[in-house]
Amino acid sequence: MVGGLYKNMRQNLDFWRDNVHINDNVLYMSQEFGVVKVVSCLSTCVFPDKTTYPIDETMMHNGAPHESNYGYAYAKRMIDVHNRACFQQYGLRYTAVIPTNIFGPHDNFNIEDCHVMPGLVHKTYLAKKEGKPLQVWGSGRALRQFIYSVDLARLFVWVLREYDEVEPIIGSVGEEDELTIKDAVDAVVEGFGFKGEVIYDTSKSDGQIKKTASNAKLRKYLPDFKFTPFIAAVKETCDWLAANYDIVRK
Ligand code: GFB
Repeated sequence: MVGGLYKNMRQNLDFWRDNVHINDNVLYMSQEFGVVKVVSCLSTCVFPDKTTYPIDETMMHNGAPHESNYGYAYAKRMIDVHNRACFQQYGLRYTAVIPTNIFGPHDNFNIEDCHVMPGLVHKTYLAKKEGKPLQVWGSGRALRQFIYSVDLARLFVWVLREYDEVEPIIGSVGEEDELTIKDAVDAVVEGFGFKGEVIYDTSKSDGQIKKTASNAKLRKYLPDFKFTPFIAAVKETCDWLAANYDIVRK
């Protein structure tokens, strides 16, 4: 069960319970039926709120996560506990990828529940169509590393085939590619050629102000991996939403 900042803030209990049940169901049944490898998906929100930067894979259990999404974060941490115990007791090499903030075609574009990129893409599409201002939630100052879903899918296939560790691996662009939410807004505005007013609603939370993650481990394995340039990936996402509006999840 996944969602953006605001859905997490409303439903910490559901995020905790549903995900703990999903974790145990999938991982225990995989073990029972002799599945050789499982690659689970975590998130950089599993890391401690109060931490040094950049965050790396060794720091997951070092302190409490950000209060906005503690239900989801603790549930996702338990996948790492499950994987380690499964290896210790049965020698199974189940592992996890820890992506930063994901976006791309086929996302959930439900404005109230979704992550920031699908939210901005959907809201900008509607603002342009209806000739209204674009409402951005929060100050726009929070920092995020964005990963295009197509790039992340390629990393997952590599992890499934080649990565042999039980320890998780962060799937992210480099620290130098961290952006503000305002940068992301500007890219979406450009993607649609939106000319209207952009309003930042500072009565809404910014969430965790940053969670800068290191991709040094990924780079050690895949020094030549090429991420899709952010602007191009945002444009593809905007074009996909516009071309498929009738069938998108919203
Ligand atoms: O993707 P997002 O919802 O989640 O991004 P997080 C939230 C950031 O984007 C905040 C700003 O700084 C918001 O103020 N923002 C601006 C918006 N406009 C919008 C909008 O229309 N919708 C949304 N959703 N945000 C999540 C965790 O944190 O990260 C999840 O809560 C998950 O558990 C995910 O791990 C990757 O990056 O803050």
